[in-house]
Amino acid sequence: MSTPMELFVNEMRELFLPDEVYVMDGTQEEAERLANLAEKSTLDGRTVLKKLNWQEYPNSYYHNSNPNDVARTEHLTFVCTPTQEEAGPNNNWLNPNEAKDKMDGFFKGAMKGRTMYIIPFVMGNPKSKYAKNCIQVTDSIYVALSMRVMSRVGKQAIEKIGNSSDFFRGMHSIGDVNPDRRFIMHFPQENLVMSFGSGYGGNALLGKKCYSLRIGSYLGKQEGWLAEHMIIIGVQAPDGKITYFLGAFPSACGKTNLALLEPVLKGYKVWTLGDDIAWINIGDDGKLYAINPESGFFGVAPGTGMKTNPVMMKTLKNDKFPPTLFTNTAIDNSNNTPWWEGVSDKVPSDLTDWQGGVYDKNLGKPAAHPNSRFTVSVYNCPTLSCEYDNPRGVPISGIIFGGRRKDTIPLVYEAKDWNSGVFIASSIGSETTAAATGKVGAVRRDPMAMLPFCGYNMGDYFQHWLDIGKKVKHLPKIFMVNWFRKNEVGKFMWPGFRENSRVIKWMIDRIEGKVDATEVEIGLLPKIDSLDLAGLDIDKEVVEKLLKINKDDWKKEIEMVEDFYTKFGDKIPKELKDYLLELKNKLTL
Ligand code: GTP
Ligand code: SPV
Ligand code: MN
Repeated sequence: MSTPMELFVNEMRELFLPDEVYVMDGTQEEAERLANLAEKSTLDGRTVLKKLNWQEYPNSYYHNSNPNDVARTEHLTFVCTPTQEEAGPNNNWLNPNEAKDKMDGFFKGAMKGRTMYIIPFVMGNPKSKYAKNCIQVTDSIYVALSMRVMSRVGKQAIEKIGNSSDFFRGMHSIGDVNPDRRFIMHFPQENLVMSFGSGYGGNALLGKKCYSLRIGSYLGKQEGWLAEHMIIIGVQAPDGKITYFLGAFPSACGKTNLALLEPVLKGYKVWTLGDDIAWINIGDDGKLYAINPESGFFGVAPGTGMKTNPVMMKTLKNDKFPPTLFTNTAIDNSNNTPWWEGVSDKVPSDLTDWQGGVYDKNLGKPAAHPNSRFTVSVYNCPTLSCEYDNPRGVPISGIIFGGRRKDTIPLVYEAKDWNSGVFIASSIGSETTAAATGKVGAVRRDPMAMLPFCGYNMGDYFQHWLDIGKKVKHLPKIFMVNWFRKNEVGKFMWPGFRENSRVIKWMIDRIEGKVDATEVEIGLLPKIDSLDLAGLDIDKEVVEKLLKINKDDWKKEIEMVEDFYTKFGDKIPKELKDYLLELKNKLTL
């Protein structure tokens, strides 16, 4: 008798008709072998991997994607539930049978002449009761190698699955990389994702956004936990005490930078546990505990440099866990290193741009794609927390939400309680970024930074957040931040990056009850004197502006939230609607 796993693999073989089938074992020897093979292979008309300078960046390779395949494609991403209401207005929806018929059409024989890689993997430490077992198939070596970095690939997954049918099934083919034949379909009820036509991160590494967030959020609702687009950090204060935070920011709005922060404040240290995804459970002691289901960082390259993020630069130069991949950056031909805007002040004279052409800086375009990325193991990170592999996760004392806003939202404020924190998170607005295709810089509502990732109706998701609040005995404090406020001439008013540690210090002081705050309509603001600004060259008036609540801006903000809520009809919980009304009244007084 075949096991469900064997049946799945056979089904995949019969559907995709690959020339060869290869089951990954996750070993280093295998990674080296596949990387060597990728150097000699072409897919979509281009060489899959090119070796970079290993003296500068050990174990590193370069990958160029098709220029039409450089970001997540939200308009081609669907949640296929029996009814449209389950998916909600936050998702594109298709009836599951219709979606499967469509995908079958693309999948049939798609791997002829190619190898099918079977990737058994575990999201989370296999020893954790919160970990989940998965299998993805793909015809892209780049995807297979990326999965090795981003998740725990290997025999342990096969052993854990055994005879069980309880595992995530991910079906992926890069196809012919044609945006007209590109879809990412989720079937939450069947623990299944089908993806065709893209090799890009969030579209193709199915353990990441597809499983750990869209399917994960659905499972979390059923099983009483949360799957969130959040970093996990432990912040050590000068007295040695470590306070654990979660942080949710929309795509390309600062998660990775905060997760690997080197504080400017003396005596403070940030320990990294995760930079993109957190699975949050209620512990026996009534606290929230978080694990990072991933084992790698798929980070935005532009803006990463020794000044902004020295810890990431060190991570990229570490050699503990190969390979490290650079995708769609430029290449400095003088020494065969990856290059992107922000990694050095000077633009090298002999650059190949992200599309493989000779770079001409006079054209005013960036050399690296704005969403060019690196893929690197967490085990290369010098600030990786010793709790990273703790099967239980870490106990959370604070949750930070944020968005990218040039106005309206102050540098930081605190929610008065859990429910008002859920309201604040549900109403986050943020300017769109290059992490997804489409217009950049348009403000859209992105509740909990989960708009593109919540696998079910967002109204029900808000209710789930409120319900979790009722079950947790020791609730974390909730904060909202905005590193991106701009002045009249369009310059960032707050220096950001390593200076953000000043804001985190205030949060710790609030959690420990060491400082008072000022109550305003939207929540609790820091008193200027309780922000540690020692050694920072910033005018007091600028800090005052950063913390200012402009009532006219806020009235507009409330209207945008009302519009957003309206889309969800009765699904928006009464608590949130009441809070919105109360806030509106306060602001119009
Ligand atoms: P995803 O991987 O897409 O989920 O993104 P992320 O949230 O991890 O964003 P990341 O930390 O990679 O930052 C995205 C961009 O924002 C980069 O270009 C950073 O340089 C920039 N950035 C991050 N933190 C700050 C900050 O504090 N201030 C300013 N001005 N820019 C920042
Ligand atoms: C994001 O877009 O939020 C990312 C990159 O972290 S991706 O993995 O493509 O989703
Ligand atoms: Mn992300």
